[in-house]
Formats: sequence, C-alpha cells, structure tokens
Amino acid sequence: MDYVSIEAAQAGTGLALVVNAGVPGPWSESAKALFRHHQVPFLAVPQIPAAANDALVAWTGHRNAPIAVYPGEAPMTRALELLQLAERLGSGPSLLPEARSARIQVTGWVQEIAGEAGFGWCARHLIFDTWARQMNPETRAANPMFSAYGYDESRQESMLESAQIVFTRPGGCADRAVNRLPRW
Ligand SMILES: N[C@@H](CCC(=O)N[C@@H](CS)C(=O)NCC(=O)O)C(=O)O
Repeated sequence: MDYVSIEAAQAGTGLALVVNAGVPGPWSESAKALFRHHQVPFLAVPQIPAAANDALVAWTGHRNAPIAVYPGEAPMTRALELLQLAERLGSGPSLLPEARSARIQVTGWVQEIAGEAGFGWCARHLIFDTWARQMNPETRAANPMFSAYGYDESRQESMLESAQIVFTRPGGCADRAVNRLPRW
C-alpha cells in the first residue's frame, strides 16, 4: 500500500482514507474494499496501531482507523457513514437494495456486524482478552487500545455470547447480554 503523509492528504482535493498500517485491521480492509468497489480514488494515510497517533487526533479527532476525510465534511469513522459516503461519491453497482424493506435489512446487518456492540466489536474484545493474558501489567497499561476499546476481563463471557448470537440467533438480538452492559 502506498501511503501519503497527513500534510499531503490535507493538500489533496479528494478523499483521504486513514487505515491501519502494517496489519490487516478488519474495519480498514473493509473500508478500502468499499471505496475500491465504488471506484472512489483515495489517498491512504497510515494509522500506527497501538500508538497515540497524535497528529491524526489533531487532524481528525480520532486515534484509530479507518477514518474517511472528505473536503468540507466532518471526518467519518462508522461503517454506515463510510458506506453512505462511498455510495454518494462513487459509481458502479450500489451495495444497498432499492427496496426500503431490504435496505433496512442490509443496514441493520452492517450495524450488527461492524457497528458498536456488533459482532466485530465483541470479537475484538475476545482477541484483546487472549492478548492481555500474555502481557505484563506495565505493557498493557502502555497500550492505548485496551482502554480505547473498553477492555474488561469481566465482560469476556458476555462478549462471547454476544458475538455468537449475532449469527446463531439473529432474531434474539434485543436481549443480547451486551445491552445490559455499561456503555464504553
Ligand atoms: N471505527 C470503528 C472501529 C474501528 C476499529 O476497531 N479499528 C481498529 C482496527 S482492529 C484499530 O484501528 N486498531 C488499531 C488501534 O486502535 O490503534 C467503529 O467505530 O466501530
């Protein structure tokens, strides 16, 4: 992947997409695939995983990735926002069905898979749990991702349940254990 600096991205006139550098972060890979699908050219700006990324925060208000920055608009980070931006800027077949009822299904699934408290969100917690167990407390404290993603070992069981039922009991999402947890 060819990356440009923040300064070069700011000087650009089109889309800048901040993505995880050096690792295939699922949200970043999805964002790249989305804009490529719609043939929207973008300048890729690197986000350094597990680092403070101060310059990114100063530019966009966000430390992690992906972040879509389009001139004149607020930086966007959520999957549905990115999908709608790609649909608006790009060309080619829409990823959203025309019929409203089907569209509701698709946008709902995007949220359930990629949104807050969705499958990826909970699965991320599961990965962090495995990782945390291999770290000493100092190393963990120095890594901003544990607090940024609300890692809490006491939530592990409910995160596992929530990740599983997204696919095994899609109709049962209303009583997901994660809904009873404090927000993070
Ligand atoms: N923006 C997404 C989450 C994106 C996300 O989880 N990004 C992770 C990818 S696994 C990331 O950037 N990790 C590296 C880091 O936090 O430094 C959302 O709001 O739901």
